[in-house]
Amino acid sequence: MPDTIPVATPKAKTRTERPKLWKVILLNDDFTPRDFVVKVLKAVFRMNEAEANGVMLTAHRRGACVVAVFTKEVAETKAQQANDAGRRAGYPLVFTTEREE
Ligand code: TYC
Repeated sequence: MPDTIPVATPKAKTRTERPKLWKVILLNDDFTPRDFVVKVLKAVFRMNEAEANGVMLTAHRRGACVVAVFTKEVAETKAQQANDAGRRAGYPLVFTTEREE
């Protein structure tokens, strides 16, 4: 016979942290052709034509546009892929990442 009797232990309070998210932001420039920006948005961010066109036009008109929100690593990888595509084609296209508040 065990001389200790199991009793219910109080549950530790678990706090579910919200995962921190990073925005990928597209910056306007005067040189990258509009259709190239749309092509990159479709390829890297899996947007359809209408979505990609809307994001491109917002960046064109306002100077910048949030493309999408991801975990840090995914945001940085996608921004890098998109920037590489611009550089390979000889354009100054820039995508940045920024921590979401
Ligand atoms: N401003 C560019 C042009 O007139 C097009 C463009 C749009 C470039 C959005 C970058 O993020 C951008 N050719």
